[in-house]
Amino acid sequence: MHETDLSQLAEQIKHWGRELGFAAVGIADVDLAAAEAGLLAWLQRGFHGEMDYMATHGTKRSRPAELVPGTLRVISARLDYFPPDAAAPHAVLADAACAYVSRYALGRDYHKVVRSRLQTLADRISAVVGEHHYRVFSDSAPVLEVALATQAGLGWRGKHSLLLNRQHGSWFFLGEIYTDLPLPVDAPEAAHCGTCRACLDVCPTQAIVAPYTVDARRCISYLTIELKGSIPVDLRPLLGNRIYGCDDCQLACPWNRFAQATALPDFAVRNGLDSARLLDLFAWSEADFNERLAGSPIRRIGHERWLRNIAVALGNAPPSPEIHAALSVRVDHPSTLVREHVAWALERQRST
Ligand code: B12
Ligand code: SF4
Repeated sequence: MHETDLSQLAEQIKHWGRELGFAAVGIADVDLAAAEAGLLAWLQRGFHGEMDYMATHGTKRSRPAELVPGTLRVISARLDYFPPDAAAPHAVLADAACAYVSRYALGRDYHKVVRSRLQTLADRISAVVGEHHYRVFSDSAPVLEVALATQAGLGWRGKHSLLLNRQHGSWFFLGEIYTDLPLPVDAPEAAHCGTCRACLDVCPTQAIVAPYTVDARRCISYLTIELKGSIPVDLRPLLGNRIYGCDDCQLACPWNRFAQATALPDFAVRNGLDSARLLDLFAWSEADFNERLAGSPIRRIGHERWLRNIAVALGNAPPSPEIHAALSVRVDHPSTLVREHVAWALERQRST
C-alpha cells in the first residue's frame, strides 16, 4: 500500500475502534528492547512466583515477530471497565462484613469482550486491504501489553506498573492486533507521575518494591487469583476483606479522579458482587459458584480457592458468633487447602 493510503487507513482504524466502544486505539512498532531488559530482570528476581507461563515463552513475549512471524506493527486498544452503578470501593473496603471484589471482575469476563471487538476491527481492516496477516489478543498470549500500549501512545506507565491516561486514569483493559501492515506509528505520551508515590505507600502488602516494579508474590491480586496453593500466613492479615484481586494502587492514584465509567453493559455488576456479604458468598455451594459465576472471570479460580479467599477475609473480620458458625460448617471440607484456611480463620477469630 502507498504511504498516504496507510496513513488514511491508520486514521480509519482509530475511528472504527471508537465506534466499537474502545476509548482509544494507537499503533506501535515492535522494538521492545528496553521492556525486554525489564522483563528479564523481573523474572530473574523470581517476582513472577508460580506464574510459570511468564517465563516459559522466552523472548516471544518481548519480540512480537517471534510470536507471530511477519508482525511489523501492533494495533493497541483500551476498553474502560469501571462500572457506573457499583458501590463506592472505599466504603466496601472499610466494611469488614463485606467482600471486596476488584472492579474489573464485577461483570462479564473481559477476555472475550475485548477480543471479539478486536476481531470485528480486524474484519473491517480486511474488508479494505484484503488478505493481511494478523492475530488478536487480550491477556491471552505472551504479549507485553503495557509496554506496547505505552509505545502506541495510549498513556504512560504508572509507578504501580499499569498504564495510565490523563483522561481515563487506569480503569481499562488492553488488547492488541498484531499485523504485517506497515502502518505509521504513534508517539508515546510523556509520563505524569512526577514525585507522587501514593500507590507504593498504600499497597497493603508493600508489593510495589520500587517504582514500576511489582513483586507479584506479595500482590493481593496474585495471592487471591493466580496462587493455587496456600496463602503465606504472614500476608493473610494484610488481605483484609479483599477476596478477588486488589485495586488499592489504582484507588490511591490521583489520576483516577478523572476516570470515566464504562458504557458497556458487559461490565455491569452481576450477582451484587460490588458489595456482597462475606457470609453469603461463603455459603455458596460449588454448584452455586459455577452457576452464578458463569461468564465471570472469577469462575477460573474455582470453588476451592473461592472458599480459601473468603475464609481469610472472615478470619480478618471482627470476631462474631455468625462468622464462627459459618467457618465451623466448613472445618471438615474435603479440600486440605480449604480446611487449612478455615482452621487459621477460626484461630484468628478466637485470638483477636
Ligand atoms: C502477570 C500479570 C499480573 C501479575 C503481575 C503484575 C505485574 N505488574 O507484572 C499480577 C497477578 C500481580 C497482576 C495484577 C494485576 N493486574 Co495484571 N497482568 C499481568 C499480565 C498477564 C502480564 C504483565 C507482565 O508482563 N508482567 C511482567 C513485568 C516484568 O512487567 P511489568 O510490571 O509491566 O514490568 C515492566 C516495568 O517494570 C519496566 N520497567 C522496569 N524498570 C522501569 C523503569 C521505568 C522508569 C519504567 C517506565 C519502566 C520500567 O520493565 C518491565 C517490562 O516492560 C498482563 C497482561 C499482559 N499480557 O501483558 C496483565 C495486566 C498488566 N494486568 C492488568 C490488571 C487490570 C491487573 C490488576 C489491576 C488486577 C486487579 N485489580 O487485581 C492488578 C494490578 C497489580 C499491579 N500493580 O500490577 C491489566 C492492566 C491494564 C492497565 N491499565 O494497564 C493487564 C494489561 C491485563 C489487560 N489485558 O488488561 N497482573
Ligand atoms: S493491586 Fe493491591 S496488592 Fe497489588 S500492587 Fe496494587 S495495591 Fe499492592
